[in-house]
Amino acid sequence: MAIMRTHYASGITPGMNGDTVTVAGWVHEIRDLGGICFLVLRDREGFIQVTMVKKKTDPALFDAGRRLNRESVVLVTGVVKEANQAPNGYEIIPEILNMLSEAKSPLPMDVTEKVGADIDTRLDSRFMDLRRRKMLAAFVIRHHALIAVRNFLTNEGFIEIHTPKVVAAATEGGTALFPITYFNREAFLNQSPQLYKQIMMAAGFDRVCEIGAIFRAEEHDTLRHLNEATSIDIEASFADHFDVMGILERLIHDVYAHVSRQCKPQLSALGIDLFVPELPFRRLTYDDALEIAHQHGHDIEWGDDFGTAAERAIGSAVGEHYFIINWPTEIKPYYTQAYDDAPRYSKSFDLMHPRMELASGSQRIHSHDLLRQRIAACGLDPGGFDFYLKAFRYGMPPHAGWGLGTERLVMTMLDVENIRDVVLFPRDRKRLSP
Ligand code: AMO
Repeated sequence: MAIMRTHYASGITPGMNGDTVTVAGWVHEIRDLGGICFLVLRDREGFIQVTMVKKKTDPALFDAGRRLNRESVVLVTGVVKEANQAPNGYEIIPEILNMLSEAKSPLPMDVTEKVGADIDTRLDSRFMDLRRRKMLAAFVIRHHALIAVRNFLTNEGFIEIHTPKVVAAATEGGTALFPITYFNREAFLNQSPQLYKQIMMAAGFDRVCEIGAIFRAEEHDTLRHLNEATSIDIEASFADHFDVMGILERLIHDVYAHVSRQCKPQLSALGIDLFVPELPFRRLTYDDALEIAHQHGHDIEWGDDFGTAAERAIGSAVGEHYFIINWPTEIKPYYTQAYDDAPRYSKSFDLMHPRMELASGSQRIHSHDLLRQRIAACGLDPGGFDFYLKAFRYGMPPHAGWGLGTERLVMTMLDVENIRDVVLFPRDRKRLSP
């Protein structure tokens, strides 16, 4: 039995009137009007109307067609017929109908967007949830956004690398690690490629990037945290924090521009009119941002992080992407460089969308002795960092970099409320399967 299609829904045009084609997909809808039965077939690229007129169709085929369960997988060979009232202006008059896989009934959820389902029901049957056009559209956009990231960074001279995800040390103080057993030793899932991307500066690669999984054993149960996320990281030598902020804002601009050009059908399926943010992004100092938070009644002390509510208040005051720069040194990780003339402040930044933080980065300490001292001052054991510190002893250039959350980038671009909707199989505090 043939199982190969000749055309996707989008590959057929009314001009192919009279041609024989084979199409394949899921039974989206069956409308049985007695003398005529319409089967709406759904494939990745669209919908196809298969029209069976009782008087003109082989009785066995007509009978099999009208009995199909929704979401069953079928292959239909038939003749294209121009039909103004059908989707895309054509219908298929079937000659052969093969049911390749029957869907059980009732379905665990509705795919046609007519009946909504809560997030747990959807995640429990994620394969089916992902059949919804809006979900597909969001993941096609995620794909194109990452292509734009790779192209942009390649053109800027970055080399893509892959660093270990099973690691021996913590990188980001403050967030918890997932311990794992590595033969008879303790190891962890990496929180960030931070240490390795910096080591690559000592290796002389100059500009590296990585798109990979990061694991954070954070307890939060929010709409913008995952326990496994995908981070876009860069590190660049002979560069300071302002240089890498420039790269970051141009990358954001480029990703939006690429998606708005390449993903018109997906954006329209999601009802989004994408606005490409203008450059340069505003740069607020931490002290400026604190002032805005105070004006909006948020009682935050100097040296504290802003928190969700204050972040929102500052975000709506600014109204577009912006940077918060010059954070207090004490709340940034040990590898962050402080200003020589004002050591309370660090050469660091966060990139903000009005809704939330998208990225953070800094110029790094490249002096071995100072870095060792900072690790100890942060209450960590420098002994655990020997493999990292070693790279700073034999010629480490000055360098800077950032990490950008893929899911946060996509969810803010598409105005998605829950971060779980831009990751296929989210890992959160409660969910380990599917
Ligand atoms: P940071 O910890 O700020 O910095 O992480 C960088 C970006 O990664 C995303 N992110 C997350 N997204 C979803 N769920 C999470 N639990 C989560 N944690 C982080 C965010 C965040 O802005 N090593 C530094 C980066 C650097 O300085 O190069 C780091 O990891 O979008």
